[in-house]
Amino acid sequence: MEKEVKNLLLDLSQLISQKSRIWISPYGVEKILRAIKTTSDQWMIIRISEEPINVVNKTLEILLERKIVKVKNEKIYFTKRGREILKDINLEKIVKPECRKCEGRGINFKFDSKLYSTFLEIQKKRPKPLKKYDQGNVTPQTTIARVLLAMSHGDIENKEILILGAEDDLLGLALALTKKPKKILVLDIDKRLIDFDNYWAEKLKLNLKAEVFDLRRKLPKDLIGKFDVFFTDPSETVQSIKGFILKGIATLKSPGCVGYFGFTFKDSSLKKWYILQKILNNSKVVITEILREFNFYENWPYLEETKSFKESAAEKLPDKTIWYTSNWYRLVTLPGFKRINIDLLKYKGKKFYNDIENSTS
Ligand code: SPD
Repeated sequence: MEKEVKNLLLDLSQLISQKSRIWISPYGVEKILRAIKTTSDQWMIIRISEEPINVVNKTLEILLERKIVKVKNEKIYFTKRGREILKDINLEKIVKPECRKCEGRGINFKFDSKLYSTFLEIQKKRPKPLKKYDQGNVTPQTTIARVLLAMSHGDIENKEILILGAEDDLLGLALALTKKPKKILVLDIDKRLIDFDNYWAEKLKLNLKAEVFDLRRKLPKDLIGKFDVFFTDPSETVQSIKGFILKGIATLKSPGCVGYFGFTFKDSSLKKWYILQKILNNSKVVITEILREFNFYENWPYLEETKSFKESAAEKLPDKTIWYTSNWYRLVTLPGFKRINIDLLKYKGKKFYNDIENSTS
């Protein structure tokens, strides 16, 4: 019987990999099945399974075809036949043991702090996310948690900090509100965000400068080797890893400097995680932290236009519950680290914002 279960998971993993063109292991399939047992909400199945959105959608399509699951009132359930087929896999619900108060980040969050209340007020008029830049901001609590985490590492006080894109999270602004960094430079392609940052910087006399910059271009020479810390949260293509993360590393002053960025399981398979790992290894930086589900993203207004929605089984937009999360990396440069600052516009035809695994842009 055990052999039959193994074969079923193996067969499914091969079929899903073939149809989605994204690799998934039998173990990964088991996690999706466990996620279905845990929740009937398709977006939470994605979050809980920690498998790429495209893979989960393809899995649900196959399970629907085989009448192992059904959709009822826009929810996903195992059918009687499905429960019968899967009865020999002892599918346990996935119970996440994280602390609800801190949303699992391990940060003692003070909701009544001046920093949080000021940021909460300012961000109310933030520009809305745009599809053309693959925007989708994190929650205000996430932005402030990023500040507090970096502060706990000594990565803020008196530091020269660069933000590479993703300023829809308003992280540069939040860092400036602490008044602790020596200097903050924000580069982003979106003029609305640059104007927003500069408006508040002037109004509140913050130590922040924001400039429009397309990170596909080479960074100007005068930014190379000039910063202590960088932050970014790129779209998850190899081109974006090079455009944002490698450029961030190129701006760091010396060994021992620090970078932060987010990476998901939703838009990236484990094979892409491996590519990222190799790129980081080649650059001679070390990963000191990968914080699981540190970043919570608000739903973006163009979700309905994306593959993640169009190919979903229940075709239902998410409710207010956060389903899109990412893991937060912290890296440190080692002696001999490489500064790579390439012009990505030269590589015509290579996608910057999306690839076969990305379904939310
Ligand atoms: N495309 C929708 C919004 C996604 C926001 N970016 C997340 C990047 C994670 N590295």
